Amino acid sequence: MTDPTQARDILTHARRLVIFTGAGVSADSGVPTFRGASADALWGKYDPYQLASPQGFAADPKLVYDWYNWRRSQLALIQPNPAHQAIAKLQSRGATIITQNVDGLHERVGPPGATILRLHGTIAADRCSICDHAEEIDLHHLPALRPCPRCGEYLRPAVVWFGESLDPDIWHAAESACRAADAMLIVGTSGEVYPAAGLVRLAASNRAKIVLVNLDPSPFDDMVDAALHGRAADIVPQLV
Ligand code: BV8
Ligand code: ZN
Repeated sequence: MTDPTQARDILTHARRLVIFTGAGVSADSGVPTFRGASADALWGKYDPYQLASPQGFAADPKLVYDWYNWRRSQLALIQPNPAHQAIAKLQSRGATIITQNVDGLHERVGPPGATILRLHGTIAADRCSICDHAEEIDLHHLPALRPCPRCGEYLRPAVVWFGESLDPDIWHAAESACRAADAMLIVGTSGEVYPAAGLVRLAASNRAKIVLVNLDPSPFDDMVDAALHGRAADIVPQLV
């Protein structure tokens, strides 16, 4: 692994740090990554990009809803890992978290009330696609697919599906944080999903110093100041 000293220096001297995370930060907690999901015996035969889409839900709402309940049932048994803990420490020093994850693990260890910009929503709530009715979901008492009590449309997980636009307020807040950032820490993302992945280039073009922690080589390797390849739970705590 590259010497973490330079990475630690960048994070220590940062005044406006943004932390950008993907499924890889939760992998050491046992949350399957999007790619990893295809390895699962039960759901591996389904294309996660198909299941995570309005078309997929329209075609078979029960199949898609059950897939989310399967992920929720996994999350009920899972705990944040040392990477989440270390990131929460940086957050308590003023860092902004921008996450693609819908698993709620950052929220579980973050300083109470601290803002986390959830680009792709949360799996711990349902909402109606027609009226803005929404309901929190208790991961230990999962409801079944059901109609919206207000308009009768099926309720669906409060996540952003492929082909759906992100919440404009959250997106604009993420863009402004990356424009203003003097440093960015990227943890566990393949950088393949847009517009989220574009935030790295935005921070780089504003001369933010960038530290990357990822198990595999990533498309960001050649635009960062320090690239550390390995497990987030091993590496991120060493940087804080
Ligand atoms: C939209 C919620 C427009 C649901 C998710 C430009 C170019 C190309 C395509 C597009 C484009 N613009 C838009 C698109 C289409 C599409 C897209 O990006 N497609 C890709 C696949 C080609 N984007 C969209 O559809 C977006 N919407 O553009 O709307 C629009 C505008 C107006 C009007 C209408 C529409 C919406 C995208 C959001 C989709 N929802 N999640 C759910 O979770 O069920 S995306 C979902 O997948 C995750 O949130 C995450 O974003 C993504 C998975 O990526 P990663 O998190 O990076 O995970 P991955 O498995 O890929 O990689 C894990 C990495 O971690 C690996 O690199 C691995 O090495 C590393 N790792 C593994 N273990 C560890 C580790 N690292 C450290 N430690 C470890 N232990
Ligand atoms: Zn409704």
